[in-house]
Amino acid sequence: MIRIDCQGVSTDALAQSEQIRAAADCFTRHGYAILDHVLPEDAVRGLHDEFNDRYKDYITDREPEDSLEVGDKRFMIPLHLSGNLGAPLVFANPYVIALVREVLGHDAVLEAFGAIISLVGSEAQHPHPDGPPLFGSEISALLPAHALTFALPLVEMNEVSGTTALWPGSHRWLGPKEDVPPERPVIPVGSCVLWDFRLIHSGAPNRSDRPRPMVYATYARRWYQDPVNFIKAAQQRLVFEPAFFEGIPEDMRTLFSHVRGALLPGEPFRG
Ligand SMILES: O=C(O)CCC(=O)C(=O)O
Repeated sequence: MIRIDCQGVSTDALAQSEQIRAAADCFTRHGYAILDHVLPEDAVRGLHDEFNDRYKDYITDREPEDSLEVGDKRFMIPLHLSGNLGAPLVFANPYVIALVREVLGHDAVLEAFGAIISLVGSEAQHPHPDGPPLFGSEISALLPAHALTFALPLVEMNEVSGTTALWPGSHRWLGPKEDVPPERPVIPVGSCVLWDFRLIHSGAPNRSDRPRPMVYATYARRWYQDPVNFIKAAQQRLVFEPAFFEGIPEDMRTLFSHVRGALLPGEPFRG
């Protein structure tokens, strides 16, 4: 599989960098991009500790009100945009945002932010895209991406802990193809993977002796809202306190342009 190493790549003028161009090309053609070294390993280990501490009540085989079971022993949970888990380096990582803006346009938004946890003994997830085709599959397959998923594993994703199996090119398929085997990329700590919302993928079984959490974010064109993964009233796409918004770097504020109208002075945002 194609991988792009971001180690030592200056964050100035990233859009013009060879790495982001190659990542955008891979994403457009194959429907995924793997970016290595987007965060220091130690920082991700710190995020893992923070996750285990702040979200311990979610590391259990039951579906809390604000979460969604997305497979056997696999849950999607909201993450509050605070602490290091909610820092710009995570939800607006410079390498990731450079790629997001290349493929979704400069006004792309952060549509949802949370974690997917696959518990010990979780089974393979059913292969699926993250959203339905936009206007019927024939047209959808020809279009540029309208949304994508960013996954930052907090423990290495590999054959034992399970990875996200990907079917490269499936964002352009006109229907299911039963006999095509997936790719199963190893994603080390500090690396991330992004896939087109149309790409067929599936969380692999966790055969390790510890849960395998990943931070995820949905980035989308400003007009798009994920229509399938938020089906319960208590689920929230974005959760943050008023002070959070004031701390966002100026050039990242457009990530929240779709919710700005709903912000009430001094009130937390839950939406
Ligand atoms: O657990 C994983 O590796 C992926 C989960 C996923 O892609 C999903 O729930 O849509």
